[in-house]
Amino acid sequence: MKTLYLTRPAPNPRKAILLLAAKGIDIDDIDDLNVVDIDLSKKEHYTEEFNAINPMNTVPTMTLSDGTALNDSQAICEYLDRVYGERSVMGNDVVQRAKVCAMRRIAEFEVLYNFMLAFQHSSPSKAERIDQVPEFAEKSIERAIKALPYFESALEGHEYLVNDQLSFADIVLYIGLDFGRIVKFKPTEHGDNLARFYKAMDAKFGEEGIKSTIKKAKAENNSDD
Ligand SMILES: N[C@@H](CCC(=O)N[C@@H](CS)C(=O)NCC(=O)O)C(=O)O
Repeated sequence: MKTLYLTRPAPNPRKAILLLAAKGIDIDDIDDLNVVDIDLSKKEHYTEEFNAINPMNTVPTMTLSDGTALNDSQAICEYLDRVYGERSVMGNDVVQRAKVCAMRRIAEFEVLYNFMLAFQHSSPSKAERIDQVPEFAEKSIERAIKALPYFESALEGHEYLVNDQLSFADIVLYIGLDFGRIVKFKPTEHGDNLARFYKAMDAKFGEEGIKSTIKKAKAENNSDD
């Protein structure tokens, strides 16, 4: 049995949930995968048991049946993408894969990561873990916003970032924009294309739409058989 430890609303674990949803898979419905919810506010990621699996004390974390521990969201998503479902959301050929990788990294390091830094340096809930520099929060939000014109132009005339096909790059950009709301960023006020993208992704992967997205993707996969 494999085990995936996650905190559902947190951005890095959310990558795994949405990646599987895009492939028509409900994370709670995988026969050989046990999902364990970790409550960060109760410091469940600092228990002795969790620390032994991931000394970095972060989620998501995954253990495989041979005891291998994966303690990074990208590694876990690569694993899940290859092991479950048909179409890869990381890209189906070498060029598409490289393009998805480039877009995903920019979305992650320029958008999501900067909003995470802004949150970590401003939220009282992170004061114990982070040596907070409050001024850094505003600078991090500014840096995330500075990257947005790049995505605004990539989305001109396109529904998705790469090859007009939903990919992991879209998922990470959406999670980044959505997480920004926690530091009062408004995802629909930074360009028409980004606003359209955010609304469409939110309808698919927000709390209300995700179940029907899974159903639809599952039906599409079955009709390809
Ligand atoms: N590089 C790691 C970072 C994971 C990470 O920072 N996760 C956050 C939740 S999104 C976490 O576990 N935070 C623990 C804490 O804030 O105490 C990954 O992508 O998996």
